[in-house]
Amino acid sequence: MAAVSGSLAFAGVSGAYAVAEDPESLAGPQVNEEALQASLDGSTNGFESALGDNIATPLAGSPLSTVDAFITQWNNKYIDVDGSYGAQCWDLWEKYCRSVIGCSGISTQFSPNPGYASALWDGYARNGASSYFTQVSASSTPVKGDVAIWKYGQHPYYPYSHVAIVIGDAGGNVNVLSQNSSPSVAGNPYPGMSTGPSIKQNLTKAGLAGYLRPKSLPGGPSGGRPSIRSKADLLAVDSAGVLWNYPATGAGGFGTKIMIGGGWIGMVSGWTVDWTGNGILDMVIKWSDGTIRLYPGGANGGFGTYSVIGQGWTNIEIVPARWRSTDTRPGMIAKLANGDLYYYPNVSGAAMSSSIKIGIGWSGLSLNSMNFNGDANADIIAQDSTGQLLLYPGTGTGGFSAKSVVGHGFHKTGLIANTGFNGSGSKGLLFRTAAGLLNYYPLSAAGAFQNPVAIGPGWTSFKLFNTQ
Ligand SMILES: [Ca+2]
Ligand SMILES: [Ca+2]
Repeated sequence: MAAVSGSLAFAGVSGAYAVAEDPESLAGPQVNEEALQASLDGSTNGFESALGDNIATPLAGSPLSTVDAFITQWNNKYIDVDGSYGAQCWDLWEKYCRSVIGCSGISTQFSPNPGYASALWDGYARNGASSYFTQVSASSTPVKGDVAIWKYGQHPYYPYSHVAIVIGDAGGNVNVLSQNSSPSVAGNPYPGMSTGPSIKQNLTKAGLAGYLRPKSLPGGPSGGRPSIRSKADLLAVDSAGVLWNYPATGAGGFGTKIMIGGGWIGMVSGWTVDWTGNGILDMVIKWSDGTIRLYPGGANGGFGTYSVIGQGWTNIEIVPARWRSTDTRPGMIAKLANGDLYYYPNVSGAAMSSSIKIGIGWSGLSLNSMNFNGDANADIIAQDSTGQLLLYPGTGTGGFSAKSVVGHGFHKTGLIANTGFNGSGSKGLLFRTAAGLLNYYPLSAAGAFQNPVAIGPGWTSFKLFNTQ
């Protein structure tokens, strides 16, 4: 197994010094912060507006409840979130948003019936619900976790519209957890204001406006698709500890952000990778307690219960990568505090196998991995303290061939090796500057930089996945 020293390899490549003395000759991007900033001034690109358009408030705090746990917790109970008008159908909805979806305050102040549950549906395009839910037609089959909404004035049972949480389909009815839609019971704390507590019941589909289907559910299944659909999706934890996915469009942009969940303050380093090997992207997370946790992606959205696949990794930098061409799954490249570099194969799709030492002298380098140069093998790319970007090509057998300097201006704040941002087969680097600007540097198949593109400002406080 060839071992490579980061520092020795640097000194041994004569071209590196020539490049360093003549920045204009660099193959890499010439980062001109002034020009970049100028190009962004006045920009109203979609990404920036996507950051500010949500009227609904994302919630931080504890990890979210599953739908099942929520139903168990609130069945046969009265819920009054806002302390007014007793326990109404809206209170159950709001509680569901806060406990399961991770948002709060989706507005009902939209025409034609502001203040009623039907406005959650009628105002969908403007009330922030589109960040969290997809509208599904009333003729579709509802699934557990959907939110059923009845129209205003359309049905004698719910003349002022209605909202309830779907448990399952029941033919002409829908089985729901529903509040204020059954007879009052003894001990009703809101006599005269509301009737029955949240109960499981079948309600007719007559008068349905449709269903709001969560885009992501903790432990879910819902939505019929994985929560992370592309390696180019940008996952980011905001300063409140809420984890968001900005789904890649495949055409050089991102769609409306989708919440994955709250309670992610303790994440140190997060990676999207198909660790389990089933074709669905998972999350591999280094946590502040030094554990590495695997959150397996669900085929229909959400993530399974995490498992701990490593302990004692506090001072170890991690980069998941399929480092050897014979590996069937990506393993873990690990940089120790002393600069030693190891590779932990992942044979089982769960815990890691015994490590293999693959290098020394990597202190001071910040690592990432991708197939940069377009041969069949994963490579390591590294940022040094001067902002140089270094390519250490992998041989596919666990070693490296000679390194080279491929860029400068990449001072460490966030460098994401990205595939698929500009469509299938595309690759490049997403780079966040110290000022919080996110830029994309496309790469040719052979690893030559193309003209960078500004994606948008405002990323300073985010913890970005797939970077150190
Ligand atoms: Ca997987
Ligand atoms: Ca390669």
